[in-house]
Amino acid sequence: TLNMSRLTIIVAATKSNGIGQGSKLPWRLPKEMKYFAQVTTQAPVGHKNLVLMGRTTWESIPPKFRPLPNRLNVVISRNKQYQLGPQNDASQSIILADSLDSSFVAAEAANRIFIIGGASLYRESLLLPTSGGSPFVDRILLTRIVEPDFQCDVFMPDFNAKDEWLKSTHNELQDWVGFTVPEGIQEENGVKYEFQMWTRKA
Ligand code: FOL
Repeated sequence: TLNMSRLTIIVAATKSNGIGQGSKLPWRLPKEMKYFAQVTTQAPVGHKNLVLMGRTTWESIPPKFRPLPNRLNVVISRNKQYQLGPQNDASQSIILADSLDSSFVAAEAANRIFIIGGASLYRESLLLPTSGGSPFVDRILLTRIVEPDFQCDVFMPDFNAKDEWLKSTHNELQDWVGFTVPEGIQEENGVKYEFQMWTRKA
């Protein structure tokens, strides 16, 4: 129960909730990626955050960047024989888990837990019961890609379809991540986006 309500989704998505195209990110946004790295890495001295990802997301990360350094990496695949493939030097900090549920055991030891994708893990984690003493997603760090509406073939769920989520203020976002975040619409490589935080109501 230590991990109750400690799951945070981090995602960049278009207005149509597009997150991927052809097994990769549809855009190249170095500053946005730096934000992802900073948010998911920042932890109190002597502690590490954990990044939880599905097998296809693991495969989409360039081998030289995986496992994501200075974070505990958990890759979820139903296939217990799955081979993690080429990776960098930090390869001691990966765990292969066969379900979202069994990954929560490893998660006990971590500081913050981030669900970094992809679509099926976002979907499954958003459906976790919010009562009963198990971890559930109570926060979404959404980078909303406002323009253009990139063509995508992978989508995250429309998390706020039932109006269960509340958009935080920019100050609340900065307080939670622990560093200064640019406010309002950002532009990089002709792409417009905004850093947002949403929390579950009540
Ligand atoms: N969330 C947000 N906000 N933006 C994203 O791009 C994003 N991407 C994923 C999940 N949530 C996201 C999944 N895809 C790397 C590559 C792909 C990826 C996630 C991470 C990656 O290489 N990360 C390095 C940064 C390297 C760099 O600085 O360019 C890392 O150390 O985190």
